[in-house]
Amino acid sequence: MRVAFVGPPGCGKGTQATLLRERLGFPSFSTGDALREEIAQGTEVGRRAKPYMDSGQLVPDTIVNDLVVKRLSRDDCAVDFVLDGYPRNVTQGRRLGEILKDLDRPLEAVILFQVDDAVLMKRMLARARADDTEETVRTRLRLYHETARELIGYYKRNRGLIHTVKAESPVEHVYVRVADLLLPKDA
Ligand code: B4P
Repeated sequence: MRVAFVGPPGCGKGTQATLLRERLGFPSFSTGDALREEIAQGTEVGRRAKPYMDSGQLVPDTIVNDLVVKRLSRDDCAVDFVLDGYPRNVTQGRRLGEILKDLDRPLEAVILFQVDDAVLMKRMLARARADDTEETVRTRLRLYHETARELIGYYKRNRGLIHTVKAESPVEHVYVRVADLLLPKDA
């Protein structure tokens, strides 16, 4: 199944995408990981993305969209994929629709992970990634709440593909719910 994971920073999108890849073989693509990789390799894309990530802002859409086109065009994404952390706003959502239309690989589900802000804050500060300072985490949560409502509305209105998963319970409980939504019912 071709699916996008949407949800606040630290909600566990990456954790669940990794489990789906390891256990069910779904190719997954994390825009956050791809950007961190570009920074680590010192590319032009990484150089442009770094100040945004360091301050908790979204990286400009054009940069992220280009990474997604490259990844989704690969043959292993023809049947199944998990997009982890993309789209993050309606502009990206619309662009994703165009990319997948051109590839004739329409999106089949959007999973929205819901977690309370206080829990997210705790998780991210415990994760201690370079962009997980208290200040950037606050900025990312604020930006998420500003942009997510519109994105969620977009998928509810235009696509009817969205499923909500409460993601405060332990990782394995969340996984059971996600896998249940994504696997064919006769599997
Ligand atoms: P991301 O790399 O996407 O990171 P994230 O949203 O913070 O984390 P995620 O939801 O994947 O949480 P995780 O599984 O790690 O983004 C980083 C930055 O990249 C953004 O701020 C932005 O600048 C840029 N970016 C990325 N995509 C972009 C886009 N499309 N457009 C523009 N900019 C973009 O889980 C978090 C922690 O919780 C982990 O420690 C995990 O072990 C723990 N955890 C997970 N599930 C749990 C559970 N059920 N119970 C307890 N703990 C759990």
